[in-house]
Amino acid sequence: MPEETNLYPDLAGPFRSLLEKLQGRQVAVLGHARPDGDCIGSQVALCRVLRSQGIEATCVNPDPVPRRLEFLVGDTPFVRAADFRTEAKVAVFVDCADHGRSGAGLREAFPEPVGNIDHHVSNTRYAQSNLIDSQSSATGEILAGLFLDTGLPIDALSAQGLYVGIATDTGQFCYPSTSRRVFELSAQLLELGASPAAATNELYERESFNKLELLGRFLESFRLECEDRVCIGFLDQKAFDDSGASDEDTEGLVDYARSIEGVDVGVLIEDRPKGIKASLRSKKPVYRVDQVAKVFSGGGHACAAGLNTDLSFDEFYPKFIRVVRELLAAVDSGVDF
Ligand SMILES: [Mn+2]
Repeated sequence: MPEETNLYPDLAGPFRSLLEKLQGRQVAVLGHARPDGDCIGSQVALCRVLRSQGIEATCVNPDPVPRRLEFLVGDTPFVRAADFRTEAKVAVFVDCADHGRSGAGLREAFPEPVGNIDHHVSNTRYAQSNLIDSQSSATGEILAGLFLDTGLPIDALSAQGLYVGIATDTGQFCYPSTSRRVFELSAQLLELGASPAAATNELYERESFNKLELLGRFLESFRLECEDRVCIGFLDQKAFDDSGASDEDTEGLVDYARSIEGVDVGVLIEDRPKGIKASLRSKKPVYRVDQVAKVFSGGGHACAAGLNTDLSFDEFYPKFIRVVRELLAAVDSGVDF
């Protein structure tokens, strides 16, 4: 028997109750649109653990699994939302801050999710059972902790998924959310079969040439705002067309905008026919970029947030700069934003 742990004393009980509710049901394990490593890794691990308990679980996504996360899937059942019959099924959402972020009609298909397991501070608690811990670095961290606390079996692929969720959402163990528990859990996941070297190779050493072309365009577009404390890069449809890059190739680009000395907030703004999308990253949690995103109906974490808007660029940009300026001024004067 594995040693008993008590990593999530407040959530282990509700998690046990959730498992009981799922017994004998067909379960859809849902993530969010444009899934990242924590989303896919958490879906894989939860789905496999549920199946190990005789629960018929399937991962359902509005978007395809990104190319560089395919290695996490293995024989885990993944289907696209459009191909999935939702009748008689119950839903558990992972890493999905609000019900609408699941995209492609999944909110309508599952108006009353049974479970919602997440670490976003902006989570809207839209399910019957909401297992939320915003102190955790990743949904993968919460799930790993809960599986260990409740003695559930974590196979090698699940361990790799949980590890990738933690590694990616902590920025390779760099962000302030990187706690002692993160390292302890990661060590346990290695013991169970996770491989950091294999994960790094899949995640970071298989970039497409097109992506680096897009990065070039992004770097060239940099503009400093708010007394050089904010760096903003822009990508329009032409940048995507010229480089041949895909939507998922924007991942990680915004980190370059944040990396400059003296810059507190880095931003990527995509101005495309389907609307404006902005990704925001701050160096310190006191710069609550999730609150900036919220002004435009977006959300996320204190240091990493995003938004989508139908505003035109000329309407959006001055308003956006004004809100970011207010955030900086609030932090400077020591008041909450
Ligand atoms: Mn996450």
